[in-house]
Amino acid sequence: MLKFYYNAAPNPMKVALLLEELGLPYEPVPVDTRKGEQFSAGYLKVNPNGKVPAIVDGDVRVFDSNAILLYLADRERRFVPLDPGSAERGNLLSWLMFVASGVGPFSGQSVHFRHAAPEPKEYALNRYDFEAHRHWKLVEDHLAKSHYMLGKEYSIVDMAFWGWARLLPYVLGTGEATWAAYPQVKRLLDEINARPAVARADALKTRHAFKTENDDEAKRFMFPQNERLKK
Ligand SMILES: N[C@@H](CCC(=O)N[C@@H](CS)C(=O)NCC(=O)O)C(=O)O
Repeated sequence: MLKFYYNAAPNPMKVALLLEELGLPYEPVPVDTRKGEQFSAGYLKVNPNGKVPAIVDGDVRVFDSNAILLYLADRERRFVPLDPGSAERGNLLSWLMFVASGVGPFSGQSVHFRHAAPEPKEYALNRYDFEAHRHWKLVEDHLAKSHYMLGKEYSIVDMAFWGWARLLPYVLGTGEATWAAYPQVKRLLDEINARPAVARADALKTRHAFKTENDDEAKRFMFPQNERLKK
């Protein structure tokens, strides 16, 4: 059975949503990143990047959330335009990579510098906050003209969007006021949240007890770069 290595963070949750949308049988394997399980020798064989998510599907190993979305959607021929030379496929690749290389990393860094980094952080926070807003404004303007990220059809790009959009108030540090500035993002987020697959994906994390304390051990694993500052 397909093994899904995960925790409840945005990148694994995108994949959980697709697995549930597809109704595929899978075995969820928790990777407790606050306990450093992402760096165990066994897991590094699955994902040499030491991050979640990853899947093992028979002889096939895939790591990186957006690669997994594309792999599973192509394999199942669902939630994805398939014709390689088509405008629709071009659109899919563009928006999927835009989420993978822009929305995700800039949102993630915005979270880090806003909520975790030590002072002084004004320069870095300003840069990542600016870039997070710039990416989300692009999504907002796009969704004003397009019901889903790829037009009329719900696709893996919407699932990639959902993973981060649900955290937007935290990402931008603007709480509920966020939604007045991003009404189209909220519209699509609400629509996706109402899908039964979301409830099933969210229920997954209740099956495993992940470490919740953000103590020194967790910080050492999550922010290993800080060890260099101690020398
Ligand atoms: N580009 C990767 C990023 C994966 C990633 O950063 N995962 C986070 C959770 S959302 C993680 O594993 N963090 C633990 C760590 O950095 O040690 C993807 O999209 O899968």
